[in-house]
Amino acid sequence: MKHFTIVSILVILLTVFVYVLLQAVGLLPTQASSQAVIIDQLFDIHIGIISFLFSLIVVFIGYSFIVFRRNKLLPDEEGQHITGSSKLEIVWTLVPLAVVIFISYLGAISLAETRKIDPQALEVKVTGGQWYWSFDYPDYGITSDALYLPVDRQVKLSLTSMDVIHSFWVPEFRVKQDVLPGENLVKELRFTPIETGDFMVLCAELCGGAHAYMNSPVKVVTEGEFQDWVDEELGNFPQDPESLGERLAKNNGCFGCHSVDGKDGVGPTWKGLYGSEKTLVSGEKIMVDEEYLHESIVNPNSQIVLGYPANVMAQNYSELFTDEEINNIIAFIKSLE
Ligand code: HEC
Ligand SMILES: [Cu+2]
Repeated sequence: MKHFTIVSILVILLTVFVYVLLQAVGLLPTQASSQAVIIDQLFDIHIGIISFLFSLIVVFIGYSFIVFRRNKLLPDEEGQHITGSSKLEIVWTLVPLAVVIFISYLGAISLAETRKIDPQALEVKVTGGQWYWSFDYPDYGITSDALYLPVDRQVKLSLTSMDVIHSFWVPEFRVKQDVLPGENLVKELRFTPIETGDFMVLCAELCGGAHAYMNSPVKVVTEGEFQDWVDEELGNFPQDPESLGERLAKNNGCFGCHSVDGKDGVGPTWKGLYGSEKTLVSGEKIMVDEEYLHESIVNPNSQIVLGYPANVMAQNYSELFTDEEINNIIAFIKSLE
């Protein structure tokens, strides 16, 4: 009995110590959504349970090592033989069962809480592709490569993929949703940002070569700043073909593979592209003119640049863009000397 009292006290002390230590280390990023607060309560309970189980095992083993080690002063006799204990078995079945049921109850409550629907939610359509995110605001007619969100207002994301499975994840918001290709597999995700600041959407599903770089900025701003951003997006930008082309390229993920500063990427840089001479995989040498650029966008596999992979660029840009839009993109590429 003496041993059990000492061990119990040690287990309690170590549990408190480990728990406080883990809290002090700060395992989780800031809580930037109301869902994060709820989810972190679950994390908190789990960290408590983990601290207790860790202490239970470590203290029993450590105590036995030290106190019950083979000792010359004690007679060298065999210990007591024990074969089963129904009482103990019932206890160690029922207690964990109760704990697991209790945790699933908490889980169900929290899940319902994090999925609460606010009819006033801001709608954003999210498209994931190899390797970019694109955000559409149907209420405003805006497409953006950064996710702008007003603080303290629920956002309802409808997520879809252009190609393979991606996963939308902002660690500070805690919620995560797989993004699937296919029109009838659009997924929904709701959360309410509660803190202004800059965050980052990550792709949490291994989706190919540049998966690790599939990040886009998330900017949580005040309602007023959000309105300013909307106004600017809707009109206050230059309307000449080059600027329009740059916006199209930026908003449709071209910059995920093509740089405009000469750096090599998944695809060739656009800097100095127009008027240059290119060698194709076929061995043919061509001069880059408007016709070539047009063909490279609407029918990329018709002429593959030497040293770069085929079948990487989407094949449906001719459906996605109007002729005028393609001409604007070409005007932008031409301007990059
Ligand atoms: C997933 C990566 C990727 C994306 C996104 C992408 N491209 Fe490409 N692009 C490539 C690769 C790889 C090549 C080289 C192979 C080829 O010629 O098809 C290429 C080639 C090109 C070329 C010919 C370049 C040269 O040096 O001859 C043009 C023009 C072009 N892309 C335009 C675009 C436009 C416009 C967009 C956006 C609407 C876009 N690309 C999006 C990967 C991409
Ligand atoms: Cu991805």
